[in-house]
Amino acid sequence: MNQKKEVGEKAVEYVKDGMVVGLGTGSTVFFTISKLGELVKQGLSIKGIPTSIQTEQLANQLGIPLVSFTEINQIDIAIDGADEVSADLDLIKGGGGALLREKIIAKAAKTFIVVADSHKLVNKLGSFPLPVEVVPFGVEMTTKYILELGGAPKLRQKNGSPYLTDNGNYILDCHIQPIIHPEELERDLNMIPGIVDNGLFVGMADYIITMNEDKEIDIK
Ligand code: ABF
Repeated sequence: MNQKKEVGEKAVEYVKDGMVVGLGTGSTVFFTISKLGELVKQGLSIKGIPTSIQTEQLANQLGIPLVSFTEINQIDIAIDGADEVSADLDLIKGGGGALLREKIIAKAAKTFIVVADSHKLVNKLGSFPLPVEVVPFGVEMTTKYILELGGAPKLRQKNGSPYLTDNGNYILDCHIQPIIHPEELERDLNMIPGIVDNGLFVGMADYIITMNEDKEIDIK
């Protein structure tokens, strides 16, 4: 059984005709978007707003009509994956590098649904290194300030060069384990000049669609 497919496709049940849908990024929400593409072909009328260039390309291939924030000012529902989900339903996101657009879209959505296989469930966040999006200018100083906060930042690389986000920024993957006070950490990190945003999504998820030990769909 493919857990990502099961939970990803389950989320489609929350999407109704006429909705503006935030389309997440990653290998779980891929199944949500693919299913939505099938339903659009069968007549479902939705408009998608993508969290990354990768998702924009996927939606275009599938024929899902897209909108941007110049045309709308609210999103009915956003569906996205996560790298970790805590017992309090807080999240670490950004393993795929799209955390900034993901957070803007999740915040603008009336309902934010997370699709996550059971391996993503943890008691406390922090085993997965926290992605932090930073502007390239002064990254050395930004790194130093994160070290002072107790994190161990590592500049994400791709093909021997710094990884660039869709927004032209860098990602620092920060080992901060365990994260006891995610709300404080999210705020403290975002006070550092040079940090654009970080992958902590605290109190944002309305529903988590996952699987239990018996491999049944579990909605939290
Ligand atoms: C996105 O997809 C990211 O925030 C996260 O990094 C990733 C989730 O992983 P997966 O590819 O397993 O769905 O939502």
